[in-house]
Amino acid sequence: MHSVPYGGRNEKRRYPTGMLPPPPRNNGWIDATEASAPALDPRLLEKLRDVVGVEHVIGDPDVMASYAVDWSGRFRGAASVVLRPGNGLEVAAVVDVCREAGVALVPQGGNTGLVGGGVPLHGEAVLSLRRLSRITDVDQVGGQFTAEAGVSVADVQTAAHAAGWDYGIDLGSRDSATVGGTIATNAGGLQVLRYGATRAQLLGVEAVFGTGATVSHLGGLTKDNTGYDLGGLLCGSEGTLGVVTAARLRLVPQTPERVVAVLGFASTSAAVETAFLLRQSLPDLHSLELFLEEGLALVCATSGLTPPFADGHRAYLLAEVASQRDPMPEVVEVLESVPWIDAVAVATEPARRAQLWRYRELHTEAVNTLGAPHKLDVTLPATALASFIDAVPGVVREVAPGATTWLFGHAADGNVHVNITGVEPDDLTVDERVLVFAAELGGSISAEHGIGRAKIHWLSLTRSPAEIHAMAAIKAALDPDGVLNPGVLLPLGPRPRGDQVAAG
Ligand code: 2HG
Ligand code: ZN
Repeated sequence: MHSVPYGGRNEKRRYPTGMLPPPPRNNGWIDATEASAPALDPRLLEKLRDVVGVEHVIGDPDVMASYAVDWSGRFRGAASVVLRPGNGLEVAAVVDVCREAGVALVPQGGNTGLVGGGVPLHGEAVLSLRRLSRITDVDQVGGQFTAEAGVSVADVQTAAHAAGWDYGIDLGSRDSATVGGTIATNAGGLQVLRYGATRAQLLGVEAVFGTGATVSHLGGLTKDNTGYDLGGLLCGSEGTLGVVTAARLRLVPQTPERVVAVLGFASTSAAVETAFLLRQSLPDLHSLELFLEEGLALVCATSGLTPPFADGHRAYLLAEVASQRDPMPEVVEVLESVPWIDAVAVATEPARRAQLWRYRELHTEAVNTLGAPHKLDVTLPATALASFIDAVPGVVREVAPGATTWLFGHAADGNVHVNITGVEPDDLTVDERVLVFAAELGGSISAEHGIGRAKIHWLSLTRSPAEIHAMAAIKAALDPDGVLNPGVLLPLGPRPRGDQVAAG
């Protein structure tokens, strides 16, 4: 048994492991390459061509293949068709046609998701939003603009810069991840400690619900307490309630003066303690990331990077401080006050800063060179973070002696990415063990990647029956025919019509 104290936050809604049904060996959603998608009625295809244009109804299996597998290679399916509408009106028409025909749609942006929520694992049609790629109505004074769903996060950042502002979201997959996808998952990333996750950047959205109804709330008022926040509801709904077609995004002030520091520690607890200390004493702290010696060694081995220090250290923090004035004096003063930091590498030049960031950002890619990993993205309360990190490799070994556990993440948010290699893709025993362990410590089974199909079985670990029932009722109201991303986030069941809302 582990002697880690229980966190108090989720005390009321913890479920003993014995209450869970046994973990599925294979939910039928992993590596469904053999499964072919159903052929669609030619008359339906004709209608869809009328809506989006002949060239945007894609049926060529070779072209469709890239839409049917996720980035990590773990979730692989087959699409019945790929539809590429060019604007919100076409999206609404596609949803209407498919709803009437009973054809399920999987909305897809940059396909950078990691939980199988954006790929057609059961022969669904893919609704690609990538052609919705405009940024409009730039308000330089108010610091906001409207971005369509298919704009990449990198392009939002560039447009924000051009307007004299910045965007509060940054993530490793910035070049591919899209506005729509980041809203669907309420993506977090590298600057959550300063600006919050994607939901905090939204001033409104335009979306098509599963009912076919379009809502558009793009006025951009910062304060607008006029009933339910539908944008906030759609954010994190993983494409199960509506298809976001555009969003009004709030921008943040530019902070061009930057210092990046990589710090080495003899223990995880020293690193975690420092993380919370830096958060408290550096108001301009922008990012605070954590990685461990094994992960750094793998990154260096796979990328050819030279390690930051001659000696190895058990744990590392990467801190970025960003301000409109030179933050260096403040950074030096704070770092000098922490006696247990064993090594420091500091950079101010953009190229050298980027080099330091690579030690952290290359983790995902480095782990993937070992085969498709099991990815578990959990958050812990601050008080349980170090204990979780130290204990979780042992917890994994108990059920999978041959497995290797790779840990890295966003220290200030208590968000750890647990990547496990050396386990068969369809053996979910380790997934269950790690998620139960995180829940036991008062954590969440998904910090920023979502539930998708990968974690649906364990939603009840951190959400109560009443919460799941409320979610199913919302799904029934906004997508009564179950046309949008069925089997994602909430279990597949009888069609979720209003009179048959299941408790999950
Ligand atoms: C990150 O923080 C991403 O780098 C990916 O959220 C995490 O690969 C992962 O598990
Ligand atoms: Zn992350």
